[in-house]
Amino acid sequence: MQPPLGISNRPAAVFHFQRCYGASSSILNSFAGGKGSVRIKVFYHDKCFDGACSAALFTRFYRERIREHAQFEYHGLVHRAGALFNEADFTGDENAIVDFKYSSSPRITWWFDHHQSAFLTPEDASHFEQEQSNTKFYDPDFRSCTRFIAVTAEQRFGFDPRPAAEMIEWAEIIDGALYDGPQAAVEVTAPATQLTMLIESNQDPAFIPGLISKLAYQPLQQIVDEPAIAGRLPALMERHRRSIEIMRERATCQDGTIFFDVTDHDLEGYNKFVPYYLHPHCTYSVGLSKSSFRTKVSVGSNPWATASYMENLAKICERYGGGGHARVGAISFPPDRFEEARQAAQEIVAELRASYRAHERE
Ligand SMILES: [Mn+2]
Repeated sequence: MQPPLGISNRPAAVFHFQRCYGASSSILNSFAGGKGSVRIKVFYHDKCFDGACSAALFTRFYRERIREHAQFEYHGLVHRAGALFNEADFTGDENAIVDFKYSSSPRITWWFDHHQSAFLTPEDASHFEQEQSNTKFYDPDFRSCTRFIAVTAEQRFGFDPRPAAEMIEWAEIIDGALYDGPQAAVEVTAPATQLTMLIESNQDPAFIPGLISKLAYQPLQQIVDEPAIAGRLPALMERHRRSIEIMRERATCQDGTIFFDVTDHDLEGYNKFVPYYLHPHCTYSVGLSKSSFRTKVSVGSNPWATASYMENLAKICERYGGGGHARVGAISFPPDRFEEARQAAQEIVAELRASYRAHERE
């Protein structure tokens, strides 16, 4: 039998910022009374499978353990140069951020993230550390934010994540790059990898919110088989195959580090494992790509590399105003500051190649 709001007494070993959770009944109190009129706005990491799954699982958890009758609205957030949040968008009765950076806005009532670069400023980090709400959670040791939400909601709020197990498992595989090899990551045959391709290359603002409403409730194969979704796949597969050929021409590997510049092509949302599929023995990859709103420097590492030493890529990206995880990060520059982006990419390539040479010699 679960307690009403599942306030568990289990040790909070996984939470780096442990607090007293005994006050969680205030959540129930603050939501007591009223039905149907509460609007929950969920801000999620846009164009990201884990971001969409996080929003979906948060929704299911909220409906089952916090408030059954609530209206959900979804708003994607992307890393860009300049302000990431627009305070005026936080219009829900509750506003949740999942799989994305922390906001100290008092209008944000829920937060779940697992990115190493979760705080824009030291002030944001200390704001979070002093946070007393018991509805904001951070743990960079989780591979996916979806699983982080599953575990936290189960331990803290008595949520049962098992009906969404397939989605949670795939969020782990995709965000944690747990494929068997680059071939498996690039072939795009499993429904979750097809959904990832759809999500990462999406330009239709209504598409991901529509998907989020299904993700935590239906088998992934059933979602992919819907005509409105299945119909989008052939053109995307063709684009994916073309992107592999462009990358094959552009990507060069030297001293364990791949570099490619595809800013003259529309490749926003390319499969980030293609560089390692083409150069399986390389450790790092640095790519330059362009879209309407940013020039992006992507800094990644080969999940199947056997190198004994790896640079922390989030730390490198943070030096240039970007961030991410230890094994994969990125920096976004405004579209008109392409030269700066190129300069940063070249410096990072040089740094990673030097590091690789230094550690290979040992
Ligand atoms: Mn994530």
